[in-house]
Amino acid sequence: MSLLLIAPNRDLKPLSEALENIDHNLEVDIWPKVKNKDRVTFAVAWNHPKNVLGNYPNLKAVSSLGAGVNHLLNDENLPENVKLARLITPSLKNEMAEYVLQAVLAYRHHTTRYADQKREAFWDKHKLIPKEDSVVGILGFGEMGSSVADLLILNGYKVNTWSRSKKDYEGITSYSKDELNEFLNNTNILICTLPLTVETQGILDLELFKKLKKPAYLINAGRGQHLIEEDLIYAIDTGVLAGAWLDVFEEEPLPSNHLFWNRPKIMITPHIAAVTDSNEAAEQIIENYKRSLSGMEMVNSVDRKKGY
Ligand code: NDP
Ligand code: OXD
Repeated sequence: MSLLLIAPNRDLKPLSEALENIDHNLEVDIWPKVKNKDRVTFAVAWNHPKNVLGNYPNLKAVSSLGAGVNHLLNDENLPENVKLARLITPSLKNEMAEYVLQAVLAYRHHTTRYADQKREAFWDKHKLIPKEDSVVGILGFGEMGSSVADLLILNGYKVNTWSRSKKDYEGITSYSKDELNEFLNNTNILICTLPLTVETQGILDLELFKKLKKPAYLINAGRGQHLIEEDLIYAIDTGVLAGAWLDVFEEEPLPSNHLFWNRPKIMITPHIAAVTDSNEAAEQIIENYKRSLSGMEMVNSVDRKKGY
């Protein structure tokens, strides 16, 4: 039996070493070097080529190398009977929370604007955006969204959340799926930590931005396909949004000629909001590898019907 790691353009050596440190008897293959396809029962995948996972006749389960699973669910070559899981680790949650907090602070304190001014040797002061105009609204209140909420609450922010089901959670105002308009009307800083599904694709559009309380700002750390890119540019140009902070894009890496690069009101980071730590990941992968072999339910398993 062997465990296959597939993540083109990613250095998988630290993960394979971390796996072997936990279990010396483990057979680990790093795609595309696979010793025996028939021995592969478990795979760990990130941005894998779509014609690959159907080639392992004894594959029982696949784990995403991150929290998101849209790349697995989109793969039509992945057999229906293969079980899916994802990684949720403490550092992934902490990093996401800190990433969003810094974006909120940078927006309120005009940090990127001052960085631009420094390059121009230009002295100009801007008024801090007050906390009462900085009500935060988190789209998606799962592992990532709840971690973001905890840190923002700790920092004194008023936090609204939107999720399929209403939540009973201290410190937040929770809105359910059919209360989206009310949620938006009460939110200034919109944070997207939704999974990418048929229902959530393209959710960040002009109509949605118009419903936000002014001043309004967008932080997207979900997936690039949540956002209608031309709507963002129009919303910023017409003052519907004061700006945006983006970690994820329809095409990654973001092409060098993309319009977003030259927009001072759009901050760009290269999909680094929360990055899987190999040692933490290894523990969870081995746990799920064992569970999948014995037919037990995996931890952080994915509901294919819900799509996350
Ligand atoms: P979870 O599955 O834990 O949470 C998803 C949340 O979204 C839940 O609250 C769910 O509602 C809600 N939701 C799903 N569909 C809908 C819908 N149609 N309408 C309203 N609410 C909906 O996911 P995570 O928090 O772990 O991760 C979310 C996403 O964050 C990932 O899929 C990934 O795309 C992204 N991510 C990005 C990273 C980065 O570095 N940029 C790093 C890690 C994750 P309910 O609770 O009712 O089920
Ligand atoms: C993830 C990501 O889903 O890094 O974990 O985007």
